[in-house]
Amino acid sequence: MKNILVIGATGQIGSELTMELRKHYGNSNVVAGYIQSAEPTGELKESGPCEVVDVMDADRLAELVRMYNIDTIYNLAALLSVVAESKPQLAWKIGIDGLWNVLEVARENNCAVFTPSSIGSFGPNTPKVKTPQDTIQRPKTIYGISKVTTELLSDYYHLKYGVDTRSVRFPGIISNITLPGGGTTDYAVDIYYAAVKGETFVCPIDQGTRMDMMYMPDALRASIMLMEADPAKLIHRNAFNIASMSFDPEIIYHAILRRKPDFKIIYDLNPLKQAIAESWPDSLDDSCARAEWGWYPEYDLERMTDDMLEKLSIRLNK
Ligand code: AKB
Repeated sequence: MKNILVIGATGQIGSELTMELRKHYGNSNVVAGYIQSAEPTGELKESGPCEVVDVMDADRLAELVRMYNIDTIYNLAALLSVVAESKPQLAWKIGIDGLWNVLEVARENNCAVFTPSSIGSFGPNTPKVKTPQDTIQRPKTIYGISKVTTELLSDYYHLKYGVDTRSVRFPGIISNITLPGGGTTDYAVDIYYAAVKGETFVCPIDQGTRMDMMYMPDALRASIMLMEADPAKLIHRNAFNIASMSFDPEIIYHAILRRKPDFKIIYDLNPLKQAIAESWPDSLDDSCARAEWGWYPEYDLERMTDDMLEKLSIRLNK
């Protein structure tokens, strides 16, 4: 039986991952760790243990790991790419000083650790199309720099101390439940809200700028599948390319337009977001994840669009 601590359990991925983990492993075996200013509410709060924990507080982390006999840590504490550019030192502190704390407590208490990386770990001189698993990683953003460091430090703890660290490089994550905040790929969520509300969508990313994206249910499946994978089959660890769809604003717009013929898009580019997006790959090659732990996506753009529009219409009462 696993005992899991999710750090950042009220964030974009954390809130949904915590609920999914509770379904898999039992409510009482998954502790939702949150920072004081982001208290859980509703089902997340009611369905299982919740504890205040800041990734910067090593003592509290160790206390919780011992109190709940934790054997697996999902470390989701991070600032997203755009917000990190306005607070680079904080982004590093949370991403890397925080990661040291997590890795140390994992080493001392024999925990497995999942700390996600991102398509943001690649940079402008990375091969752009079908980006290979092992390739050039020279990102220009503090987000990317901290993600590459996360990958290296996690591998280091595995090689030097035998800590069971594993990770994926998440594409932009699209969900009908949790809103992202401060990312470059946020437009791909916002566009569905505009469509369902009957508004014209003002797109901050230019036509022709492709990025990899993934529907939240696939992102959750990937996180759990990787941590369940047979370690003997893992050649790579930190971090696996995973992929399910790649599109630019026009492609997603037309997918929505086929279902909502009055929907309109206009472009008003955000220079920072655009520059970051242009420095990221168009699409990732996820063949290592497929070969080493059986990864496959269940949602493509069409299936995701049907589901997003249906679920959001119900939730927004439109
Ligand atoms: C962001 O846009 O910052 C994130 C990511 C792709 O890592 N969604």
